[in-house]
Amino acid sequence: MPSKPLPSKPLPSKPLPSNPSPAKASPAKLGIYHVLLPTDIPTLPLNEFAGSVLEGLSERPKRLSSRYLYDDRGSGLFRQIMTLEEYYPTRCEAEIIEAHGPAIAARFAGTPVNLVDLGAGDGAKTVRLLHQLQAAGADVTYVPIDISEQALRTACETLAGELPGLPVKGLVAEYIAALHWLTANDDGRVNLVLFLGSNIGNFNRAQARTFLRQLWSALNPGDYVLTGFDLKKDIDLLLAAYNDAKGVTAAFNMNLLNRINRELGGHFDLDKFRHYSTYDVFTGAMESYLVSMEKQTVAIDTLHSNFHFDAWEPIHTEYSYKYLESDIRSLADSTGFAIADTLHDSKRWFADSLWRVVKTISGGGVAL
Ligand code: AVI
Repeated sequence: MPSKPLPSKPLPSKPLPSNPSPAKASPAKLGIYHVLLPTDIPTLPLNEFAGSVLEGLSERPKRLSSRYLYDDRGSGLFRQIMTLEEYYPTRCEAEIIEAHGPAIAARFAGTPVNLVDLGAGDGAKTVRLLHQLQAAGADVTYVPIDISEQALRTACETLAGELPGLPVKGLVAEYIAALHWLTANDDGRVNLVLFLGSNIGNFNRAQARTFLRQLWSALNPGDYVLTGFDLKKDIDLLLAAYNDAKGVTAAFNMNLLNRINRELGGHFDLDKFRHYSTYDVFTGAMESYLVSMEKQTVAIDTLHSNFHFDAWEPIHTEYSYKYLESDIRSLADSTGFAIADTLHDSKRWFADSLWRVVKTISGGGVAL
């Protein structure tokens, strides 16, 4: 006789309090185990930044995630990088939008379109495209998405100043979640998603494919994505772009250690580290590091940890992948998009590639 299946989890005898006050909270008693609610736990676990630093500095080789480069000071330094003589991507992409934006906009003439902005760091290109779309007679709504409410408010206010009367529908959320929400609350508008500024380059090849496939799955057939790709080029130009003469890129990279000192009670002495960026021709990645110039031990108070560095030991901080035209084609193919157009600056150092979402009845499965 088959035995009676065990309940997967004992049922609580009375409903759990939805929001017990922390002082009175005690774990819900469920027989042989407790379900701890966040309010049951007296000390909060490490926040995301602290957890990531602890994990990264505990690895061999050590690494810190590039997503933490962008606190207020880091974002300011990145804005400075975008104006540097050596940092060509911003100028090249501005030239592309200036020259080819009207042709992109013409595709949307008379069409209700959401210009969905996944944050290029430089609003100037978005403003140009919005003007071009309006000039082409598109009925355009601006949809910026950002996880930071403060950053989103700034983007909305800047745009409202530049284009008074433009409908704006900002979304505070993770990119992919916000896109799913947008298409689920579909008002019949075509979405044109901007992922400019070579941000795709900060993903490794697998992460880039996963991200674009997630974009594809969140969007409707016939929606578009415009992505900025920095192209493979003369290695000296690449090296100069990430090792500028004024040292702004070095300060941007070093700011990660500053941030750890400020936010996590770190004791990094910045004079004992140096910025180093190099290019791996084989993977196509500019790689950035912070290198310990001497043997040292650094305490980080919030982590209750000491980290040992040998002389000349590196911490990896950032990848900036560069693309071949054939890489762009195979990325589109493998993520379910059809390339509508790929636009270049006059030196062909950078490309903005416009992709259309294709979904077949069979589901458009791709081999990732
Ligand atoms: C934001 N991202 C595309 C820049 C890049 O080129 O990888 C960040 C940057 N790092 C150093 N310089 C610029």
